[in-house]
Amino acid sequence: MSASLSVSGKSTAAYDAVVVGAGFAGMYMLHRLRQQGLSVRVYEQGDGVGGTWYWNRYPGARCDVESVQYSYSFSDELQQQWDWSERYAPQPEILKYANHVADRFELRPDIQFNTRVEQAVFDESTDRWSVTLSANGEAKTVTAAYVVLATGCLSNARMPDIKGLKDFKGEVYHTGHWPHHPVDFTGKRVAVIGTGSSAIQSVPVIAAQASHLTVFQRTANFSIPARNAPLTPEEREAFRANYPEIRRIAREDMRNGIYQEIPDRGALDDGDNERRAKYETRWSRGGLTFMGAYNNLALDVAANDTAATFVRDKIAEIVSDPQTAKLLQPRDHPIGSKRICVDTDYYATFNRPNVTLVDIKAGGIDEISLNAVRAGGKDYAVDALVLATGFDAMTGSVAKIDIHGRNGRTLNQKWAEGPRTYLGLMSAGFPNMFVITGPGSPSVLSNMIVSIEQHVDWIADCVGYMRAHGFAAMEAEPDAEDRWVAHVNEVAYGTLYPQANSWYMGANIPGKPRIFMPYIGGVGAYRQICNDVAAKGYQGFRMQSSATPVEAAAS
Ligand code: N01
Repeated sequence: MSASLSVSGKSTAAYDAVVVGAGFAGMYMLHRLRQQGLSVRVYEQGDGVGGTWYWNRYPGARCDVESVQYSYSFSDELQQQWDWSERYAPQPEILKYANHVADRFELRPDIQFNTRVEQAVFDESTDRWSVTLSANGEAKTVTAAYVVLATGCLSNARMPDIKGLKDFKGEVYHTGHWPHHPVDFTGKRVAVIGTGSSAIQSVPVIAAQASHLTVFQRTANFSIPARNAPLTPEEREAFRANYPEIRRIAREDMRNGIYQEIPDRGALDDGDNERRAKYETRWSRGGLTFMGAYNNLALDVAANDTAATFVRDKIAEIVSDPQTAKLLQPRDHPIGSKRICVDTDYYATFNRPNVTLVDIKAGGIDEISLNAVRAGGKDYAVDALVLATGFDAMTGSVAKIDIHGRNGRTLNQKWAEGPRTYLGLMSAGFPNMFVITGPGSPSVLSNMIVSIEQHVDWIADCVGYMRAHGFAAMEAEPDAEDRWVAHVNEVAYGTLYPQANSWYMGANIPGKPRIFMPYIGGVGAYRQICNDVAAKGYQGFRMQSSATPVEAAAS
């Protein structure tokens, strides 16, 4: 569908839109834009679709939002016909679903795999982007009117900077970049470094295989049991029969895009026994909705502390060794202010004789030698290292692309003090470039598929509007962006979230500016804001009919 242009004497493919990434966001973006008659090319670094679910293949990886909700809603046939096997589908099943979607909607012909987008440069004389790709060691440039960054929030795996890591002679794995072949830890001494969601899911599975597992913990995390189980035909049917209403409620009425009961009271409105009974009910049911027991757990320290104490007590009940239990009890952040984890037997795993927890809070890891991890002056001999050390979240994958907007200014220059966007969708000075679930939008604080579908629909409608009205370029106005950044901050600082050193704040990356990146106002309120902006002719965005440069966006 692409035309061919001649740039600098070379033949250059020209598309209406280039989409970066073939995860859940990129796939749906391709589908929507293609439906509108645009020529679209998706570039994907991996050799398959699925994004996060393509890369994160570590043992025990599964979704922490129930699969009947962590799934596309744009096609009723799809949601009626796909069978989820379990409450929380394992990674291979989610990847199978992504592949099914790619086949069902015939997306593959417009996706180029094994291709990295290296650079994108906006040409003010044509209002088009020049996009440089690398594939098989060769560089190539294409052009597009629109670029959509569907690069994912948690796709840039972060290798820790630990002395000696490069010299380690055993196997080294990162949970976010797991090999495609099966990894067998049978009979091996394994170290897991990190105790976030990825570690909490993989530790019980690795412990069942390894001869010995040593877990190095810098910060303890709160985790709620998943209570994963096969889905019964009746449970599936209940969702299928009510999908339209369930999806509507998740999109419009919920803060996090997950259909659940809305709490009508605060934690301190109930007496001790009643409160404990409510937490017990949520704990027995399992999953992220534990935090929905009361409506003020994210807002009020005293209320939050009742939930944190409940979970700390549970850890003490589950873990036999009091000293280990104490180390596993988080005490340095309010519950929920870091992404709460969802596990299967995580705490109980520390009762196994072949599992050791090593507290590295005070001094970190001293160094890694040829065959051991040294911490607190003691060597722990290991055959394999599992780095569950997280991601350069939300901005890391975007920052890896050399993006030049108006006047040659790069996005990395503009975001040096932290990401700045209007609605999380566009950044002033970078016309016709959209970000899906970018900083400044609910993204990682929500059911990602709900947020992805909302962004894709908004962007597709916006592109349709531009084409219908003959607009060649659109960009965020600097003052609208400033107001949005201030609003995102104001809402975040009205909650307990900024109290934690979390990746939401960029705190896991040395030198990264501390800014609360996602928008915490809730997916329902956010959707309304985006819809209102569109209804007012894309208020706060500047539309331009021709390729005449406008004055530089100065924010
Ligand atoms: O990463 P993390 P993750 N030495 O950043 C430690 C999503 N997710 O991959 O907290 C020693 O949370 C670090 O310690 P500290 C989910 O949104 C979803 O686990 O910085 N330790 C921390 O313990 C999640 O929040 C699912 O003190 C080091 C850990 O590594 C997000 O992805 C599953 C270290 C990193 O934890 C990220 O989770 C998995 C060092 N040098 C993930 N550097 C589901 O849907 C880092 N750490 C289920």
